[in-house]
Parts: sequence; structure tokens; C-alpha cells
Amino acid sequence: MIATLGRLALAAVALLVLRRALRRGAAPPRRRRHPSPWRVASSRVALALRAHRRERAMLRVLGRPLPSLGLPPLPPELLGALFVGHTAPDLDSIAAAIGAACLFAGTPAVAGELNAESAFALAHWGLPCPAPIGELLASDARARVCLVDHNQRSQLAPALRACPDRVCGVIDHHALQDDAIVTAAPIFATLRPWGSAASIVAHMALEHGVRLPPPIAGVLLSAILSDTLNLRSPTTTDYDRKLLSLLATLSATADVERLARHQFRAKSKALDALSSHALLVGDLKVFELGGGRSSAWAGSVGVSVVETTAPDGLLARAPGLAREMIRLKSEEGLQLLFAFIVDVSALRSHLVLCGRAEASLAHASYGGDARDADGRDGDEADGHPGAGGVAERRAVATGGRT
Ligand SMILES: [Mn+2]
Repeated sequence: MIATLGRLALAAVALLVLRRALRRGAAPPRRRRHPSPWRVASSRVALALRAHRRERAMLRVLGRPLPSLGLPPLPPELLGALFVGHTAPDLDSIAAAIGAACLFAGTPAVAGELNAESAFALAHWGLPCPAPIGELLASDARARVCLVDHNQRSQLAPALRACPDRVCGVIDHHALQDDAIVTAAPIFATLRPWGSAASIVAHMALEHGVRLPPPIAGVLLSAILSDTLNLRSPTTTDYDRKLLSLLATLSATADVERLARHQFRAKSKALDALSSHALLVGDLKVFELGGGRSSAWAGSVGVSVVETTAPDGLLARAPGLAREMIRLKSEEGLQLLFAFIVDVSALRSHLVLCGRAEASLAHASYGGDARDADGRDGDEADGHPGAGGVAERRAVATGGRT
């Protein structure tokens, strides 16, 4: 009964529609064979609009702060820690410690005397020199330490070598080699193959939405300039370039080139007054190489780097430097010791050699123009320069991180 009534109602509606259509004389709509240009254009607009709406929806999702999941916004391991760079600290070690301490509400520390470039940068940005790590460790028995700009035990501050269990984190841009820090428990570690540790700290601030105060942004900017030789070293990455421009904005630095020039000049000027020993240990890193089952050779290799805009004065001191290197080698128990004099303006490195083993290795690795310190060509003497020899090569081959 209900089905019959339904069918009747449908038929009545169909009749009504047909009558109205006939009364209006409306023809049934015909399909266009070719869509009008307007229709094509409008469909493209519709597609673009639809894509735009999709992107906007995606952006709304991505732009939203990530759900916290009830987790703290910053790694709790690093909150309130001491932050320290390597011994014989360079500007990157100092600045990364200051920047990370600002980000994680901790305390920056130093593992040695400031060099002239670091002193210039701290004065330029109006920042105080961080306290020595030994003092801070002695005054707080529970202090935890995050290493910045190094991960090798040979570069640990002496005060920290006695208590490596205090290490709670590593923020670094160096390779993990044989002598990397060993910890009993898992620690927070971030290692990125970028040009400076300061770039990593600046990026972490970005990741956590922390706006760095102008002097902190400024000292990080100075450190990127220093470690990447004003973005010209082969270790420079796009991260360093972009973060440098961001830090320049945050620190209101209009002329970055000028800042780099002043920094490098401050560093070069101070070098002439230093003794051979001070020059060599100023940026001396010791690497323990080999020792594994597959390695045929094992030993300690010292690499000293002196960066300058005026290398001639230092090159004239090569014989004295080489004599001091021989002394330093036996004092530190090193098998090999190299000293690089890097001309940061011309992007050339001069390698000061203090023995036949170093000379032979340098010649095999780099070739280059080797000569004795008294000016004779190395090949004239014995195929390689002996003590006091100087080899020269393009700095782009250095590839080293500082
Ligand atoms: Mn560095």
C-alpha cells in the first residue's frame, strides 16, 4: 500500500516538472563541444584556487606550534648546565659557549686564555669573559657540563678530564674520531657538518623559537666569520651563510665585511708580539690516530693553526718555529707535529715542517712547493725539506674545522 502511494507521488512530481518545462519552452541543456576560453581560464583559476586552499590548509597545520605532548620545550639535560669549548680556545669555542648558555639558561665557561680575536669580539659586543671551567667545577660539585666545538678527550679542559662523568651534552661540528668522549650513560648530542659550532647554536635558538639578544647574536656572527674565514673556507655550508645573515639582522650589523676585516686584523697584529711557543700552542689540537685493528700506524698528531692576514713576518720566523716544534713534540709526546700558517686574505696555507716524517707525509699528501727555510728548494737538498722547511698550498685544500 505504502509502495503504491510512493509510486503515485513520484509520477505526480514528474508530471508537474514536465508541464512547467513545456510552459516555459525551455530546451534541455546542450553540451558545448568546445569550452569557451573564459571557461578554460576560469577552470584554471579554480584549479589554482583549489591548490592554494590546499597549501593554505597545509600551512595552517605546519604553522601551528607542534603539540608539546607534555614535554619540556628545551632539552632538560642541558638546562642550567655549564657550556665550555676546547683548550686553547678560539672564538667559535667562546661564542658557542656563550650562545648555548643564553639559550639553555646555563653558564658559559672557558678552557684557557682568550686569543686576540676573541678578546676583540667580546669587547666589540660588550660581553664579559666567561669564567674558567676549573673554578666553576670546583665551586659546584653537582654542575653538569655540555661540550661545545669539540668532542675529543685530548681537547677537554684539564679540570674536566678528572671528572668526565659530569659531561651531559655535546654540541659540535667536528668528526667523531678514535679519541671521542666516552660516557657511562647516554647524553644529549648534536653534531652537524657545518662551518662552525656557533651556527649550530644559532639554529637551535631558531628551532626553539628563542630570539637571541643583539650582543649574543653578534658574538655568534663573529664566530661564524672566524671559523669559516668570512664564509670562504671549504667547510662553509648554506646553513652558515643563511644563519650569518640572520644574525647580522638580529645584531644590527650593517657591514659584515668590515667586522670581519677588523677581527682578522686584531688577530694578526697580536701574533707578531707572541713567542714561537705561544704561537704554536695558541691553536694546537692533538689527535690520537690509529690504534684500531685495521690501522698500520698509531700515534699522537699535533696540528697547530695560525691564521693571519700578513703571513710574511711569521714565515720569516720559520726556523725558530721549527726548533720550538721539535721541543714541543718531545714535551707533549707527539709522533708528528704540523704548523699551518693560513693567509686568510689570499686563502693560502703555508705548512711549517719540523722533521723528515712530517716532510714526507706533507709531500705525499699535498705535493706543493716545498723549500727549506733558508730559501733553497726542498728538491735540491734531499727530495723533501728537512727541519725548518716550509710547504705551501692553497688553503682550500685544508678542509679543516676549527
Ligand atoms: Mn669550531
